[in-house]
Amino acid sequence: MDAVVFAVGNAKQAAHYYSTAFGMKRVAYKGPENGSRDEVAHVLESGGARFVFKGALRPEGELARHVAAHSDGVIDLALDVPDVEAAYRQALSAGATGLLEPHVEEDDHGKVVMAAIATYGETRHTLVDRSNYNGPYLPGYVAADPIVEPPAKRYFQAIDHCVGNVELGKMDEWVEFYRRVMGFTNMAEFVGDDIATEYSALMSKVVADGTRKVKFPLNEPAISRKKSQIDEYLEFYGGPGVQHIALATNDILRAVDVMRAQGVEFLNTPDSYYDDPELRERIGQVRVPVEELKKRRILVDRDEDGYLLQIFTKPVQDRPTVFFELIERHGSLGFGKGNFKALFEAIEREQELRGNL
Ligand code: TYF
Ligand code: FE
Repeated sequence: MDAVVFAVGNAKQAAHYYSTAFGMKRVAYKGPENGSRDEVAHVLESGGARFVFKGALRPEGELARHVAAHSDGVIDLALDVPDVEAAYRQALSAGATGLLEPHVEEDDHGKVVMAAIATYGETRHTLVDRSNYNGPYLPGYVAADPIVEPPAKRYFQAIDHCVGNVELGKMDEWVEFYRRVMGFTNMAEFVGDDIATEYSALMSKVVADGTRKVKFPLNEPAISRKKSQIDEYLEFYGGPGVQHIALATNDILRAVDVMRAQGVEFLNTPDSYYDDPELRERIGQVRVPVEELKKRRILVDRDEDGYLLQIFTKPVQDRPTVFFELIERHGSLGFGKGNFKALFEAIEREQELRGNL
């Protein structure tokens, strides 16, 4: 993943929130002070995870329209590719919609090759080759000081996966898109009809690149008794888009403690999840006592390869749309299948409080 790019109503305040609450470090900026007359952008990093927050300076233009339509959201899951030209041609010949032809941008720090293709909703994948570039982000950006002193130890160090919500009946088309256009393959973990009708109200499949560094789960609503959390998203976002970004951490206990102390809200998991005797049987030996997980409402799951710890934030903007996940993996390559029931019930409790169930 090269970057996750957000279009937001107020990039200055978003950059502040992700600096203080997520412990990210601002590294680059563009704005009217350095020749960007229509938009501002703040670039923040935490280890290998890079977020870009873009805001419109004027009422007209694409960014302002996007924010008016969707509120804050993800406009670009940018991917690092070795050969932009080849990747773009392959994508278009496999039926992708081109949004930006391959081209070179340069400044004193070198050259970047970029192109872009469309994916679900109004989301895009910019394809980037920055192997001949050593600037702080891209041409047009200048290095910028951190907004606050970054924490001595970062809270997370990479983007683990990025999840998209698509319309009813479209999940398989988008799985096929990633297979055909990007050469991605299906990962085993998915939520099928059986789970969907029982309690989840959604169906989900995961596609990943050959290295498994890039993982894109795709959700669609399922027809069930209740209104799907995916329908709630689609209604409030105004169409398909990025639902959650999972951040890989190597100390989820500390990450949750510091983020919570900074006001980040996490989903609540009932005591019964931890008190269930089958939990200890299911998870076996993990690195911390279950009591420590219970205190923080962290979920745990084990599969044949190992285990993982995970927790989900509530939506991070006014609308019930984008949220984050923290994930600490110990061998497991999964997504927490054993937690789906508890997780979807927690999401539905929030949905109910909002009057959307
Ligand atoms: O990425 C995943 O698959 C897990 C589980 O609406 C999940 O984080 C799946 C769907 C959803 C929320 C979480
Ligand atoms: Fe996830």
